[in-house]
Amino acid sequence: MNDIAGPAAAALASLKRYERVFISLLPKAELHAHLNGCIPLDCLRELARDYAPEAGEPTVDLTAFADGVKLDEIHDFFKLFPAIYALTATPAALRVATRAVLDQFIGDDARQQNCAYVELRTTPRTTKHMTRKEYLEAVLDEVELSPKDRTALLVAVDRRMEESVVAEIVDLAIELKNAGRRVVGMDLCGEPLAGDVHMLVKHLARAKKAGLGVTVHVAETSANTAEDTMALLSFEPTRLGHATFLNDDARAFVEEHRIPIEICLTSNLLCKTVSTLEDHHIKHWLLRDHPVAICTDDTLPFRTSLAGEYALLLAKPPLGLGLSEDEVSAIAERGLGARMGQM
Ligand code: 6MZ
Repeated sequence: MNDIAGPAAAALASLKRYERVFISLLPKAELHAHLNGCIPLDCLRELARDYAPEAGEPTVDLTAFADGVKLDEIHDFFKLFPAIYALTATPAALRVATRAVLDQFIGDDARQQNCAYVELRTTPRTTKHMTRKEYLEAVLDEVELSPKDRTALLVAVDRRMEESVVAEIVDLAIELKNAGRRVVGMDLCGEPLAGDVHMLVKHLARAKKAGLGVTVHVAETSANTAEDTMALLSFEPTRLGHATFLNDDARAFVEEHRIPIEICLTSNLLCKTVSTLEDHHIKHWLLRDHPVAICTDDTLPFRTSLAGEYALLLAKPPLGLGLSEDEVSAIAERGLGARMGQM
């Protein structure tokens, strides 16, 4: 497991012993975790030892992760991934990484987190060692080693992809689901300002029609336009990721359709899309009793854990939101209710 640091660690450390026990006993769901953003550092180091770059392949430096990443803005975040991708470019390495990520949430060492269910998401890549289908099969082979009610996979499309690739990934997700593999939904992620949302929505709506749940990263930055947001909401996604900068119309739509929102507190603070917990949009939704799911996003760069994110709810301001135990329990229950596997 990664050591946690930063806001979540400070919140956890501020709790009284019985509050820490309360957090650890609470059954939780992790619904927004990117595979390549959640690989424990010791696993990456192990993969780096076996990595022998050939001519033209990148060398890999993991020191930024060991020291904790410093981001000036969210767009810097996406530059972290090529190093990780170099290490997860074969089916064997990807399986090792997937196992380590799942163990981090639901393995023996993670019992004190009491994560009852993890819906992992990943963007299938082609490398010289595997096709996108082989990528997903490698991940699914690990996901399916866990009991059915504990794990599931969301297949992600990246906003930067061209239409032929988006179409291929949607087709693959539908094919794998129909073949009985543990694919329960899709995600739209990646650089928040890239891509043609209308093209992306056309294909994601097709996935929804085929019986997959669909979650979309929406309004993650202040530069996302209202048009971009409304286009993403138009096909009524099953859940929303972040939804930080929704205007009044978008908020009304989300409230009316009771679309659960995946909330990643540390991620938003470190990517500087939210300046303090006091200003966080979760408060808007809690006031309205709207379903939210507390999630980690990327445990490696953000040095957080699911228990750490829950500590941010319970800790007193300014380290946390100062919610009561009853309120935190209700949030955890809503999170479990928002899984796609059982909707
Ligand atoms: C948008 C994000 C993200 O898919 O290779 N990703 N996309 N916003 C975020 N919030 C900070 N965090 C991660 O996992 C890594 C990929 O997930 C997306 C990025 O596209 C990143 O390359 P996978 O397993």
